[in-house]
Amino acid sequence: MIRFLTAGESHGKGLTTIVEGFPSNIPVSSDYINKQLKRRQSGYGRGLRMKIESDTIEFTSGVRFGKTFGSPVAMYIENKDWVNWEDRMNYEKKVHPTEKITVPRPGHADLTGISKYNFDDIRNSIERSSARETAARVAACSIARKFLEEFDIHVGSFVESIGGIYSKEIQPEFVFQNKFTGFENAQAISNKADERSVRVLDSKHEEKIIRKIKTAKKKGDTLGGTFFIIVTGMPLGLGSFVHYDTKLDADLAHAVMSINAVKGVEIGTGFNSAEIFGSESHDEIIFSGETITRKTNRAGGIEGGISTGLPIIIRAAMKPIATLMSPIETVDLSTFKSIEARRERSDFVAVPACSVIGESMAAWVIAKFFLQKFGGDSLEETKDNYKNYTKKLHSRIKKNFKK
Ligand code: EPS
Repeated sequence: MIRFLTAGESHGKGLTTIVEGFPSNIPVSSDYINKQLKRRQSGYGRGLRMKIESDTIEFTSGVRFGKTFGSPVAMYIENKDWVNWEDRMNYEKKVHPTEKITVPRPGHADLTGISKYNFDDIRNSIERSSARETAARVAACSIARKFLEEFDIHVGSFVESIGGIYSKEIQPEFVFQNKFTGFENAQAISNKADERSVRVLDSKHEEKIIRKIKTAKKKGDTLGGTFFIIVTGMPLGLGSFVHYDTKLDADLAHAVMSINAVKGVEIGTGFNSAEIFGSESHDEIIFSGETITRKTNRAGGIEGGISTGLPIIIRAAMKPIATLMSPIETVDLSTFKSIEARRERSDFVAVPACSVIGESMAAWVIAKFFLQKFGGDSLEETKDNYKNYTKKLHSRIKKNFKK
């Protein structure tokens, strides 16, 4: 069973993560993880904080000469901004009189946080609820991503829309009909998206979105959007229908929904499948080559909570960032009078970053289910288990159903 924890505040000294349960001998490097962290920091529409930080990890446990031990892997990411916050975020005591934040931003964790934890300063809510924590997640999940690559399983993503601007070129058929023409795997799709500043797949679309973001910035407003996460190279048989908590789709939805500001997750055609006939919704089964497969992939690679072997397709919606430079109405908790919400340094759009975090969380879940089924103590043992299963899969079906 793999698990990870993260620790750290947005303006504390840094972020820590501990990753546990992976087999030994997985090749890992800080370069590989830092590349993922850089992708998370990118995207047109991010705020000034990303100009301060250049997120990189330092291993402090679990790795020797570039390979995992099988023991907990610990990583640390420094917050470069800490030097500007040492007083306000001092771990021991108040160094100077510090401004108390009393004006909650609608849509943020400000009000729910202070109410639940009995804080007298909204800063205490802001710090841990900040999406800064997702840097530690991306670091942790990079171990999962690297592990999956050993089995030719790749996780990628692209942004579908920002502020309601969709592409004319890239229609949903691209994913649901499995028309990944020109792309070798999900990684190649991601590489293409990484070439564009908002992680979309065509340049006209990018231009339109940038125009919309510029309008939002001018108005002091923010935007959300939608993105696809795709996993290719999937084996058939991850997950199960036996219990609510063994279903692969349920766990993926949970993981993606757990990302800050994500408000919707679909697997396959999701909400659209509620509007069409069954005959238009399901994927016809065919015999092709030596295997049984599907004509289309509207199910998003999962049937009955079990992976079908086709690519996993997840679509998610991120709401606009809650901090507005032209703020909406709220209540000052020190006066109980109506007031404009507090302005904080923030991003205008973080959908491209969110798509990278989505990839990371999906990689984590797939690795978790993969290890539940094939896990050994070393990478080599896990590879043997995997080979043994996949080699015999179709011959078993043939044998079992032979008349
Ligand atoms: C973020 C760091 C934060 C924000 C953003 C994401 O830095 P700061 O609050 O110092 O500007 O840029 O966080 C939010 C949008 C949020 O609501 O918390 C990061 O590292 O991703």
